[in-house]
Amino acid sequence: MEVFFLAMQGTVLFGINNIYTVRTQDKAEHLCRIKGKVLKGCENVYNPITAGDQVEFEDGLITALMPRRNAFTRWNRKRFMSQIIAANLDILFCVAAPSEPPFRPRFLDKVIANSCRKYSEEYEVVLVLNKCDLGIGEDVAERLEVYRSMGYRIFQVSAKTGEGLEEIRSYARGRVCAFAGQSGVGKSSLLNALSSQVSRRMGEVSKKYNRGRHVTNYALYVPDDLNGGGIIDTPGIREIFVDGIEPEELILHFKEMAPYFGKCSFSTCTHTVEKGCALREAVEKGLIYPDRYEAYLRTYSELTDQAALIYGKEYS
Ligand SMILES: Nc1nc2c(ncn2[C@@H]2O[C@H](COP(=O)(O)OP(=O)(O)OP(=O)(O)O)[C@@H](O)[C@H]2O)c(=O)[nH]1
Ligand SMILES: [Mg+2]
Ligand SMILES: [Zn+2]
Repeated sequence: MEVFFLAMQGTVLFGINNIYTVRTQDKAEHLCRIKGKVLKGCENVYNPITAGDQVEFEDGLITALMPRRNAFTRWNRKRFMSQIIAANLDILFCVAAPSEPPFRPRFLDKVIANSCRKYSEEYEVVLVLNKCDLGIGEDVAERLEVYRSMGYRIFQVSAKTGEGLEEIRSYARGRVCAFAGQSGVGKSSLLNALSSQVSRRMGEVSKKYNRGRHVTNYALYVPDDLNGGGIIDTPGIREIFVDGIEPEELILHFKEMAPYFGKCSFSTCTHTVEKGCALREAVEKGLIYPDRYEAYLRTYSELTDQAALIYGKEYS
């Protein structure tokens, strides 16, 4: 007797040890592996599939990845590949702390730069300062003000005291939201405090697959069946490198610098050293926050290093 399996479509909730938990519309969960060695279209990525992805599967085997509307990714410098952290997002909550671990604006700059203009649909980046119970220093407050003036939404919260959580809850409701940031800033604590449904699921998965360890080492999507959307917890990132951006287009990924694109004397201006550079003039006039320009310069040089390594391309 022949047995036929029908291809089904579902959302990837998480993948651990190459086994993916895929949920279909009827809320049933299926354990699947990837069919063959490499999934089509995922040849040069570190991890082919992640939480939030839509896939097709048949008899426990994932046969296709549906096109992503967007994804939060980073460049994996060791492996020389893109690493897909969470897919198909409405909002990326970039979580930081005022201290423990120290506030690193450069990290936020790169997460923000990474988010823009790459996919058919952008996701919104929202900044979350957790651990506000520890107090906020002047330098942190000043930097947050810079982001606020650029139009980024900022939530100041504490998973410990519960301060500010209701604002996040109501902003996140009905949307697919990933929480990302350095290790130890309190992403998992925040998600535990935000929703009992998320907390329960995180506990179950952690107990089963992570031996109850504290540090998160996989992305986990918990859909919100009541309101739609859902929440994705992600592993802490120690270092982030921008991914999939051409160096000459980097300026477009810094919101407040983008208007200077094409305004310089040289059409090939890299905005790093050139005379007649409109961006550099704006920095000198104090129109651009100096440390943001510094972030541009550092990211530019990281990108040209990457490009040189990948394509043997030389940038001046
Ligand atoms: N004071 C204070 N401590 C917090 C707060 N939120 C989390 N913590 C503590 O910070 C530490 C790290 O919290 P986690 O939630 O595991 O951090 P994470 O960002 O998920 O870390 P990774 O999974 O490694 O990426 C824990 O000891 C928490 O108790 C907060 O709002 N205030
Ligand atoms: Mg965690
Ligand atoms: Zn320029």
